[in-house]
Amino acid sequence: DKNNTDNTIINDIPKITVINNNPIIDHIFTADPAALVHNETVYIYTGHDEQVYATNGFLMKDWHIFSSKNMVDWKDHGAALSLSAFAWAKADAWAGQCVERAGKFYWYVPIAHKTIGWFGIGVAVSDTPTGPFSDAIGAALITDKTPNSIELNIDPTVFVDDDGKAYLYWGGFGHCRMVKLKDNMIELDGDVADVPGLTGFTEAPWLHKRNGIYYLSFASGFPEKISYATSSSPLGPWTYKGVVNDLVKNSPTNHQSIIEFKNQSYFIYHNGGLHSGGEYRRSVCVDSLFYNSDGTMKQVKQTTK
Ligand code: FUB
Repeated sequence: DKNNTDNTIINDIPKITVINNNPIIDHIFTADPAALVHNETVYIYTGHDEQVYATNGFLMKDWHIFSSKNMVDWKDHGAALSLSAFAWAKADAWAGQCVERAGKFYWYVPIAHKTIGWFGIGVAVSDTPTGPFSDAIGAALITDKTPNSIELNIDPTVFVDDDGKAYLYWGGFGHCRMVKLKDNMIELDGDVADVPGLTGFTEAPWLHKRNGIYYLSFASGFPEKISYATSSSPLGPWTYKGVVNDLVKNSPTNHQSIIEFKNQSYFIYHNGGLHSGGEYRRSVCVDSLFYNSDGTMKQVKQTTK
């Protein structure tokens, strides 16, 4: 299958393919990658696993940014955002995403909230993709609570469509929700809605668009695979399409972002594959992603060093 072969030329467009380079970051433990393409550069906004002991749960206090112009050489921009930027933060710098809108960069992050007792989603803003970032609101944008699901407000993904309308999806522990955002990116535009149709949804939604098709990928089951659904609208309804990434090495969580850069699609995720890595000591990986002619995604071939 020509489209599934690395280092080929497809439609006469030379492709950068990424093989045998994972994990791409090996000097710290990184997780929950959210990629942004801006000015011929790929930025990856990651969580930072600092847990020393395998059984103690997540220890995450800041987020890092890495950038590359060729998907092979990665520059570490350091801990560009930390819990201390949010006066309302208690703990848990979990999975976020940064998007650009009208020259500003909005970084949506879930954090255990100091006073409400469960997770909130906050927004940090900057004039550049690498910061400095500061709390855009001074409070959490999302603080919703539903019974039995105290950690629901995690894993935000934001998508700005070609017409400028913006959508926030988020969720964990089996429950995905969404809301439209106002043009200022820091206020909700309408009511929060449940998102049905995501078979096996656990957490980690990611919304992207290609050739007029909207894709909502998400972690499913536990240990997690990455499944996805498609729609002709960013509001759904969503039709389940299957698994795009199988279980990952040495980590029950599996958290993706999907981008296109220089005419090649990439699947960016984490595993626990680094030496002394594991459930709470994860590492970001990149592999090429290929689509079938009907718009469905081929399952990712995970590569290692
Ligand atoms: O990194 C903490 C949590 O683990 C994330 O919010 C989930 O998506 C899972 O990767």
